[in-house]
Order: sequence, then C-alpha cells, then structure tokens
Amino acid sequence: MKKTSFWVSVSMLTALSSLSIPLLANAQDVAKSSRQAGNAVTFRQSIFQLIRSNIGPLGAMAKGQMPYDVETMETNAERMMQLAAMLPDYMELDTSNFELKTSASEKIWANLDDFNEKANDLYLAAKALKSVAQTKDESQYRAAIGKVGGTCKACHDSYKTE
Ligand code: ASC
Repeated sequence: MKKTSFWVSVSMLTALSSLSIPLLANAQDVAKSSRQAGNAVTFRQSIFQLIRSNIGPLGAMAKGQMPYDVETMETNAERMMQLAAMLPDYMELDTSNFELKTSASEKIWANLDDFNEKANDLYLAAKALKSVAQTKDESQYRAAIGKVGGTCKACHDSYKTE
C-alpha cells in the first residue's frame, strides 16, 4: 500500500512537472499587465541611457573632439561592463503584447539567445577597453573605443527600431 502510493506519487509528479515547466517558463517571461510592461520599459531604457552616457565621452575622444582622458576611459569601460551584464535580466520580459513607446524590436524575444550574445559582445569589448586604458597605450585607444561602438551598432541593426 505504502509502496504503491509512493510510485503513484512519483509518476504523478513526473507527469505534472513535464506539463508545468514549459507553462511556467512562458508565464514568467511574458508581461501580464500594461503596468508591469511599462515598468520594464522604464528600467531597461534607464540601462541603455546609462550606456549611452558612458560611451558618449569616449566616442568624442576617439573622434578627436575631446582630449583622451584615461581615467574616464577606465571608469566608463568598467561601468559599461556592469551595465551590459544587466541586460539579459532586464530584457528577458517580453512586453510585445502591449502598446508601448519603445524602440525595442519584437524580434528580441524571438531571438533572446542571440540578443544576449550581443549583450555579451558589449561586455567583452568594454572589458578589452578597460585593459587598454590600464596599459595607457594611446595607440590602442581609438580602436578599442571603436569596437565598443561596433557592438552597440550590431545590436541596434538587428533589434532597435527607427
Ligand atoms: C554611440 C552611441 C551609440 C553607438 C553607436 C555606434 O556613441 O550613442 O548608440 O555609439 O552609434 O555605432
């Protein structure tokens, strides 16, 4: 009696979990209200604005509009590493079911692994830029900043609308 009920429980749990895991994963990833979706947009746009704020001065340095400042380069590279590392978490929630003011393409959620790989490309380029700033080898600054900008562009080309 005890043995039977144990195996019945095991098989019921197995059946339940095989059903409920995909359903749960879906339910967690899709926005359930316009309020939740709106908050997600605010948070993720905050991250992108901070990335923009940190690449901005570096882009100006690479274009010769501003003198190279190696401390700013290192600080901003470190910040972009941290911000890039937040992107997979903050972009996971699919908000495409709601009418929102956003330039995030719906393709993001159909290609989340690729999106996350592109976020990782930004992380790695920012990490490389930090190393270059630490070596203080001015001949490498421009290319390293350019590589960070290149990862911004690669992702925008696929996943930013307008
Ligand atoms: C920037 C900025 C971007 C990227 C991109 C690079 O300075 O705001 O979005 O560089 O333009 O191509």
